[in-house]
Amino acid sequence: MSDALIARLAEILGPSGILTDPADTAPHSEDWRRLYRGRTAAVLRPASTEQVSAVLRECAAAGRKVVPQGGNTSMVGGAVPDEDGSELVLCLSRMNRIRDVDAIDLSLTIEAGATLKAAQTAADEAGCLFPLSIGSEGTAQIGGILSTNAGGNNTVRYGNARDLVLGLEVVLPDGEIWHGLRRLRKDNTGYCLRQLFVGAEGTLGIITAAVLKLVPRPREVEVAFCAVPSEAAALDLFTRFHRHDPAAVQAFEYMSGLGMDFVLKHIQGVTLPLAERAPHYALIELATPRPNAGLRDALEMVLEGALEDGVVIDAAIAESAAQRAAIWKLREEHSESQKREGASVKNDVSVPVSKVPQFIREATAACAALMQGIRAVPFGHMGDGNIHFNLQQPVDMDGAAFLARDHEIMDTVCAVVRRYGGSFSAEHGIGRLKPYMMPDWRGGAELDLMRRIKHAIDPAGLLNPGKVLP
Ligand code: 2HG
Ligand code: ZN
Repeated sequence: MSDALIARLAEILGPSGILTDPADTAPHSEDWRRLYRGRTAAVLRPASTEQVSAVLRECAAAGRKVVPQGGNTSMVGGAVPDEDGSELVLCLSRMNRIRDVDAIDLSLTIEAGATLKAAQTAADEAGCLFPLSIGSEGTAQIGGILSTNAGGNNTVRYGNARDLVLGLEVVLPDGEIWHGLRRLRKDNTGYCLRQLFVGAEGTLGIITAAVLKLVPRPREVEVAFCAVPSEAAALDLFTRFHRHDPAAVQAFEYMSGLGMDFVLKHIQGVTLPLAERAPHYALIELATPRPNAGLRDALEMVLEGALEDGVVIDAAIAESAAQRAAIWKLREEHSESQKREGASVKNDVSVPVSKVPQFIREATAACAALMQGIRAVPFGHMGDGNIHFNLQQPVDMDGAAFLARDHEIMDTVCAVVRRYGGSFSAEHGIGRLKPYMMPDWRGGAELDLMRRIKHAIDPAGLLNPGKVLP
């Protein structure tokens, strides 16, 4: 790293805009899962779009590679610098202003470094809802949410991040700014450029601000937590709710008995709201902006039918916002509790919704055949067909030895995914973990087109190298 470039960047950013002490840069060099520990000479912390532009201009001139970073909550190492220390990290967290909220346009203009939680709060204060919700929403930032096309708990109703963006402001690898912060519902003017940057994981440009779509705030919200006898029963329950009123199903989450055991074992202050533990669980959230919709009656009616038919073993309905939050905590602590239980290999996969039960059963059997004592912990967004088919190390196995077999485990699960026409990465993206799978899954014209797009926008390969494309 040339001192001259760092000195020039420090001049542009000012003393609070650059970190160079290894103690300060270390947290930006490692991912949440601790799969990758990189190094960087500097973490750049611009406070404005103009500063991002000036920084990228200087880095391009010097041929220096840049890794954009938001809340650094990636599950696939999407925001970490390389081990050789040559890449600079560009962290957006100082760009966290709400630029505009409009309850009539149902739009929120927000900077990339604002957390998802801040976006939700701003929407709520305007009497609206920003409907994207994920476990890491207090830390994850809008730039990362959009760059990874995050999904989460409410995709079943509102779609992914991609479906919730009207406009973008993006700094291109050469420092040019694209001012695309339009809030129009109709704008049919050539290629849809914003969708190129959504899901590109910072390999094409750096998103600095966005116009997000809001929806009316729900007037009624109901949450139920159910014990169910099988994966198939969980799907049956989803179908019952969906048939009854598809517009009211805001989330439908599946959890395995073992996953819940880990949450109850490792997370302080959680309790199961049911008399007994069960082999499988489902969490249902219904919500509607309609006045006097009678959501509670609908919830009870569907649950009673399911109880009578043996589709549900037991159920608890939240009576307050605090109880709703307590139930959601049982779901949202799955990642943290698995981290505490030891080494785990994640498979963020999707299959057609109707195939989820077979997929879970067959993938569990395939993993058991591969490794004695391996523990499958499937959970997640059943209503989207997106299951986190995570594998926990055998109790008596060394964690590093288990992780050394990660590709073998992932490939075993993905062979089942492929039989059902699914995807090897449903919502977490590709990052550094999965580029090796791209030729096999997206090879031919698809990968070729992606490479041509990358080359056209970032010919020198300066942005987020080693991510997405093999
Ligand atoms: C979730 O749904 C996240 O909680 C994380 O996507 C999933 O830890 C995981 O595998
Ligand atoms: Zn998820």
